[in-house]
Amino acid sequence: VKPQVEIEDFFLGLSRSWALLIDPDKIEPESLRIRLNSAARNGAACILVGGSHLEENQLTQCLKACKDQVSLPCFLFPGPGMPVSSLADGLLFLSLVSGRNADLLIGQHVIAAPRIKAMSIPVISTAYMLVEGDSLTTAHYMSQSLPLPRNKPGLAAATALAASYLGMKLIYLDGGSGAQSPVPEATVTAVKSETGLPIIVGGGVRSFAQLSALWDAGANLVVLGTVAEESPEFFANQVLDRASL
Ligand code: 1GP
Repeated sequence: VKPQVEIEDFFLGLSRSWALLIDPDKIEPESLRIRLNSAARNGAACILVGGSHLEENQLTQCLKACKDQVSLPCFLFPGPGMPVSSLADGLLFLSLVSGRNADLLIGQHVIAAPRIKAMSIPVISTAYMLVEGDSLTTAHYMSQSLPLPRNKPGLAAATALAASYLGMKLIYLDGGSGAQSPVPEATVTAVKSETGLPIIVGGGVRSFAQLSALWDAGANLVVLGTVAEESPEFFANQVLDRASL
């Protein structure tokens, strides 16, 4: 059993890092191989596995494929129903604090917690905050909750502060997968200065310039999903090599 503190230390130690998000629904072997190898070559800190799929066996298959190819830690970024797998190195125990949907604040957690414990999966308590984008994303729709207003960084900061007072250890600011544009930098900076907690930012990041701007704003870890699915060569073109940052 891995001690709980390790996963918290991992995220606390991240700075100007990035993660590849793999959706278990999109694991065509050749594309997955290219994305994973590119991530490993270009200094990804970890792999996040998550999406809207509900079947645990598909999740396990995906984690196995990831672990067969790269030695990076693979964390679950659980979707609806919170499916879990014992192959995961840890799990972002997300509570959707930007919304008021009780099921996503605490409901699904009660059902998943005993399974997570039985599988000895390390968890990190994570404040999951959806931020309004230009259009409705799957994450926004599936959560049936209002996102944080895009132009109100103070509201995002207050939400994150409340989450930190509740004991959460990590903030995930998400514009939703496939968003037209990333979470505003002002929101990241406001959340960072109010809480000092490590911040993950994802959704709509499509260029190295956007990624770098989010790092400058205070993001510890930026997540890339769609851009890697659509153009695995993104990594080569954008020169993500940590040595050159
Ligand atoms: C969404 O943060 C992730 O939860 C990644 O989003 O697919 O837009 O990169 P993209």
